[in-house]
Amino acid sequence: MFRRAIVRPPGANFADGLTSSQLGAPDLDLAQRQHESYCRALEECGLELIRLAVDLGHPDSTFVEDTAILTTQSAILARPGAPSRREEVTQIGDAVRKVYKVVHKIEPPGTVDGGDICEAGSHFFIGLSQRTNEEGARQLARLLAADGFTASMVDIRSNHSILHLKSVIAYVDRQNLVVMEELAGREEFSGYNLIVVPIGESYGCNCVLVNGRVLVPAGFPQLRSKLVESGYQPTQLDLSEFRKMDGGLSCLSLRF
Ligand code: CIR
Repeated sequence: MFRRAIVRPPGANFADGLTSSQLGAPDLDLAQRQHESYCRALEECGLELIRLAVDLGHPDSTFVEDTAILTTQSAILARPGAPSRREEVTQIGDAVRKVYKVVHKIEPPGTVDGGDICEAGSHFFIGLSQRTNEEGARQLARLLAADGFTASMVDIRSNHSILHLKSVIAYVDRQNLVVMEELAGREEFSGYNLIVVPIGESYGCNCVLVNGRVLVPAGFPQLRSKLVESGYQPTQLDLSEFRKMDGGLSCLSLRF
């Protein structure tokens, strides 16, 4: 059960952030409206929002999920793999310390992006990616183990089109794992009920379960049908402008 979430709207220089999508420049006005709809959807799931002010110093700072890992036991401040995003953690740290007594952090030379960390009950999948390195993953696994959680690594470095692990998997409770077709055969995921997302709909993999409701990007009908078949009632959200900046649905909030 989540009670709260940290969010931060996109700022005027949102288009200056990192991206490899080649989908064109985002429309700021539309991005702000999509962000507001996203916030409303979280509130409808019962979450109280901690709304941080726009941070013009960091164009990617709307993607708050990359800056921390929040568990039931403690907060772990990330150390983003992209140097341009590292300082985002300072401000998130201030917000996180107001709500968590125990706050750890990933130390150099470790790097971890929150988008690579997929919580699945008491287990955490840690993606080794373009952003999260082995040292960061080891530090995180140790911190999680001290809190009684297990962790395993999922190496996605050979696929350069995948930014973060959670770009391609989502845990939606009841041992159900939404997974991009290309990764469905990985032995790391044996033992889970896989909801396989067909090629062409993989952006939809980045969905989140919030207090019984699955929020899913709009425009992925096959995934939507599979979620319905699995007993979920997906709420679809238009995220076209965030996709242009390589951002997914989960990365727009830190839920705890
Ligand atoms: C970046 O490249 O860091 C941002 N433009 C997008 C980050 C998206 N984060 C995520 O999917 N967890």
